[in-house]
Amino acid sequence: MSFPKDFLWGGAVAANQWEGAWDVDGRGPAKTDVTTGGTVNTPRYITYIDKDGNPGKVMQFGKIPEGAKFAVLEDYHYPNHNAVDGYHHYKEDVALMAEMGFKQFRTSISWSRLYPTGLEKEPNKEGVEFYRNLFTELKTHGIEPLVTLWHFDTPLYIEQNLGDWKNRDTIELFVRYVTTCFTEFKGLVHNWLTFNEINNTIQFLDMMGNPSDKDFQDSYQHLHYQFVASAKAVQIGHAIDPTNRIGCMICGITWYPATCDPNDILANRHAWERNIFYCGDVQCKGEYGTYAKRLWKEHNVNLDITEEDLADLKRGTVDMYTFSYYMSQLVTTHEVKEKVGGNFSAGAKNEYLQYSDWGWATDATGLQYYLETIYDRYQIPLMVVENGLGAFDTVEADGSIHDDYRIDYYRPHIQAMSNAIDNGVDLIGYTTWGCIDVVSAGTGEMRKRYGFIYVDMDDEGNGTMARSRKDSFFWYKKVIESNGTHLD
Ligand code: P53
Repeated sequence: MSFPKDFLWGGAVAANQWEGAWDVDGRGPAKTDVTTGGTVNTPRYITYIDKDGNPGKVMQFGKIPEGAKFAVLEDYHYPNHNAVDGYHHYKEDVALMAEMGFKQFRTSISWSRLYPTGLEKEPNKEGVEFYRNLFTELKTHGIEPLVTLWHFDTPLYIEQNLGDWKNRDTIELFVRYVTTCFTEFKGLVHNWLTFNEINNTIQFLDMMGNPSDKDFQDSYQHLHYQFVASAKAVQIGHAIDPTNRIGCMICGITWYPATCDPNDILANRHAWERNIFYCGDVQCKGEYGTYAKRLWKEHNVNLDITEEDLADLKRGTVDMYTFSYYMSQLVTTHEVKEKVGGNFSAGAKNEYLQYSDWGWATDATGLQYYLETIYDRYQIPLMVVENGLGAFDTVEADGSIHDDYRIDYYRPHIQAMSNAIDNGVDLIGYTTWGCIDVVSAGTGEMRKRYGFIYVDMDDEGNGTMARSRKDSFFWYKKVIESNGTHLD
């Protein structure tokens, strides 16, 4: 069968969802540290103190009022503070991954662990030390690190005082931070991703309900600065070590028209342009797509783009295209009877698909469709760097966890990758999301679990943090051992 012999099997987490230790060894806070826990029906909140000294909260991804300051408040639970304490359990976690036969482990570097406010001239030594130890531990076990430089966690100081990515000055601070990463971890890390799910900023506009032209302006500007920052990071990474392979990371959703009404077909094409190609084209081809002008014009967007920016975008194209894939979505111009959401997208319900307890559609064929579409467009190596099922797990009296539903999710997705490879797609790696249970990004829950490795920890932060193997652990081990041929 199809998988190349050096295929990079593995799993993925992100610093803020795995490490915890939010204020340990000099780390500064990030926005995830002022974000409360939520559920599938209740949002996560960002907490603050307003200009008159009163505590308050806004929905995750919302804006805090003028003059307010982000704050950790009593009476709220902030699940990312301790997460699953990967910071202190990394040796044990890496050993379990090695037992499954991982070839690759994806995690992110927490910017505020290296630069607590983002403004320091020199990095925090203890932060550098932690990542050096982690990457060395992985190497010792024959596991390649795949490192995301930004996973939604700009230092809170930058967010509060500079306006995050709405400010061009953030680019230079990011450049300082990534230069440290490429320099300090040279030889230990060869595979890098710049911005996690960079297109979330566009998807988020759709989720806002009624975005104003100002919202569009802000979002597209924010993205432009991230594109420039990403392109600079690629150039710096290559200059420091020419063997570095640096990728973009897109939230991959396969969009389908809900009907064969030509208006739906056209709307679907536009959904691909706006949600998927807009970012991929800039990062892989080094220039905005032909449709970008239309998107800007629709909302009177006027971007601050310099000649130097355009030259940077051209010079800083990525070496590989990586993406997360959880589901597909339907687009329609007709009235929608039953709406479904998930992973920053919403659309009509697809009667051919099954939905998870969190309302995410399972669609393995959509993964094959995505792989073939994207490879044909860019013809550079691809990696699926997130894929998986968030589900409730039950621990039996003897400690075992029978998560056959998770295996049933993975099997057809691995088959879909294999089909795409047979059809000529250059797919080089696969890291399942949350290979060890972590805090959910969308809901802040622990009970929305993705792992092969279970962590004894609940939504309120109670638990021993003990790790154990689910049935899927043994299954995935066989998948890797057989290089994707043993899927039963
Ligand atoms: P969860 C929400 C917010 C940010 C990123 O998602 C997201 C999502 C998904 O709703 O997408 C990615 O934990 C992300 C991961 C995240 C994963 O999807 O809400 O890159 O950080 O954990 C799964 O189930």
